[in-house]
Amino acid sequence: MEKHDKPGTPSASQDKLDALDPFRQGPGQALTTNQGTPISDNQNSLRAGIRGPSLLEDFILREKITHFDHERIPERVVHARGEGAHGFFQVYRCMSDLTSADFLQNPEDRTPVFVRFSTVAGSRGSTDTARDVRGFAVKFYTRAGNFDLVGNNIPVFFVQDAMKFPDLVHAVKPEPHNEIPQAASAHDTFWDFASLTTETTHMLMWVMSDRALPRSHRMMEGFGVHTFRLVNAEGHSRLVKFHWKPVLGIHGLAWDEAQKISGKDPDFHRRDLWEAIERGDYPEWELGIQVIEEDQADKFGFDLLDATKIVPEELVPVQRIGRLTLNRNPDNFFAETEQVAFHPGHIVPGIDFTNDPLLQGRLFSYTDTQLSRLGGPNFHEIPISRSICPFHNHQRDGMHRMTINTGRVNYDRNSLGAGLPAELPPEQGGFASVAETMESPKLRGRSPSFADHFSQANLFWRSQTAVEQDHIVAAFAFELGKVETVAIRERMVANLAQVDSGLAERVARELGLPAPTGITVCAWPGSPSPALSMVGSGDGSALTRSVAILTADGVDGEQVAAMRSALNSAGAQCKLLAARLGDVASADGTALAVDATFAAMPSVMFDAVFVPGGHSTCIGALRANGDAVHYLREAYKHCKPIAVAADGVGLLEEAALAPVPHQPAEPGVLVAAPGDAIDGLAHDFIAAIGKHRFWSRAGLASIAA
Ligand code: HDE
Repeated sequence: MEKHDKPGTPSASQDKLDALDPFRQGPGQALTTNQGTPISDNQNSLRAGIRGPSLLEDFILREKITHFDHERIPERVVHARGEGAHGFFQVYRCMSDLTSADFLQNPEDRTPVFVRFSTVAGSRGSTDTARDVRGFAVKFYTRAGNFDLVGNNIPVFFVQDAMKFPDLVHAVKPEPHNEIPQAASAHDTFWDFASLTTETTHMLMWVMSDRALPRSHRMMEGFGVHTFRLVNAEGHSRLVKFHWKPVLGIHGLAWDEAQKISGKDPDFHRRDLWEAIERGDYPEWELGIQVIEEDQADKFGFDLLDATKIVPEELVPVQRIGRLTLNRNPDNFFAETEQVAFHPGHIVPGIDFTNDPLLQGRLFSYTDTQLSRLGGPNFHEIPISRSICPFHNHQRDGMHRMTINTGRVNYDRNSLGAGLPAELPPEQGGFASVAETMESPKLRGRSPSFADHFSQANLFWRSQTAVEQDHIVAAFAFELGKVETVAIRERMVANLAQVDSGLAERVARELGLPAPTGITVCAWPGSPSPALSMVGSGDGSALTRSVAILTADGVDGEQVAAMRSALNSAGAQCKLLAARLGDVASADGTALAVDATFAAMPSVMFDAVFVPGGHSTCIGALRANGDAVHYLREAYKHCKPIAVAADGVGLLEEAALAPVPHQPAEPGVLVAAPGDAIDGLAHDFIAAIGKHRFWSRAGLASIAA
């Protein structure tokens, strides 16, 4: 069985991992230079006299320092911060009716993949939980070449034409005069651009929602964004939208949590993915497709080539056609995650592009950017990006060429090399573009079918639950509140009035502006789309959820053990917390190892909190500890499940959250009386964790935490 495989799961495709093997290197035995010369002293440079100057002759020092000086490469101009993982993809059924793509034919095949998740605006060293779009880039190493599905966790984009991309990115990145702020859109230049570029409005709604604050990269959707094509062996082409549906459901953080996590653990998402894979909790997504016959493309009232539009799932259902599983962490961050080169133009026979003007620009950009990031045209030879199928052509030379091409023939057509390598006709699997008819004048311009910038923003807004709408209002108020130029705030509020007058009024009120008047809402003509809301997503299980157990000396060890065992059986993770590290002595004298302190891992880093009962000294110590009291108040404020056993209720009292006699119990706050079995509490607690949050508490803003 493979190191990272769960018992019972068949082993993952090894093809790519095996291909990486010749490049993997352990520490070795003798220390040498890069030329293999053994080194006898790696502590001291060569010098003239024990206190004299260093000598230029010191080839060991020179080599070591030179290599160090050049360790850094340019970070990605966008999506600089990210983390990657290996895995595999398996299709559920043969898709030959829709596509000839090799990896979508045989349900027995496991196609190796490498996936990289990223934030967009921040630098490589920025925080994971910034309000931002997340990149979701998947490289399929298929037998017919690499297919890269370079998507995001939001199904639309800010702009419609690649021409606008550098402006968008300049506006959102830190301002050029003072390089402030890092990894944040809450500043004047972004909102100046956004308010003047109304095609951003739909995407802004998503970015101001909790979609931009994933609880985990394992719990977010992915989207190909553009309309692509699926083409079958008969050459029949259909339009397609790609989706990734997370098996664990779609869950977000609250903005207050995201900001606090940024300070406590800026690597929150990276750590979460790494640890889940190390534990064997392999993240999984189903690949979904929305398929549209080309002759139906005009029936929607919006343009399928416009990347600021979705096709609502209620209009075209998402068919789930396969499963992606991530089951191995990289061995080396730089060699794999940093060097991997994705490109939406890496496609395979059976898949094709459309004329989406954003996609068309991307087809140029991704090779181009690797030239400066990875230092030349041979980046396809870097182990992590190499296809697992052989590749042959007459491209030669360039920086860092690894392949040693033999023979004298480096051109096509040739007779001296028997005409090889030779083209493969489409019937034999060679790539052929869909023969779309093109009869139009050369011009610069935007199709009138791209002109509606607001109605799908209205659809998104109307499809959110009340609490999700509250979060969107709060996000606009926060972001625009950081904007210093009042005219930009006003312009943005006026744009929102075209989305929904209530939204605009609420944001205006928060900003101290008058509600806009006389602006007509551009309403979506159809019904709301429940698929756009995150509330209620998931299968209701507690799988991979994290629970903090608050303890002090004198804690009831049996309750801790019983709850821990029940939570672990439900697939949740527990950490024992106390005021300081070391052990806590349970009431029966057993030592329980503390995993973290209240201060190091506050409630924002967990999904739920359990307070066991214990000796009066235990509850007294917790009641007297401000961090412990704050723990419960903060978990309550963020609408998380809280379970309390027996005397643990004392901490609830201290936090002013104890049940009030003759009043209905607080939703998601579960209390077991002394003498009650822990099993019943654990059962209810697990069900509560599966609900994720108790949003009905959200209105109780009087709780300050
Ligand atoms: Fe990208 N984008 N992008 N983008 N993008 C890059 O390529 C670009 C767009 C996306 O983990 C860059 O290798 C242009 C949409 C992801 O390595 C660069 C346009 C979507 C990643 C680039 C877009 C994406 C990138 C920077 C508008 C969702 C990270 C480094 C025409 C469908 C991939 C690099 C990774 C990265 C250009 C718009 C997703 C500069 C010009 C829309 C997930 O080439």
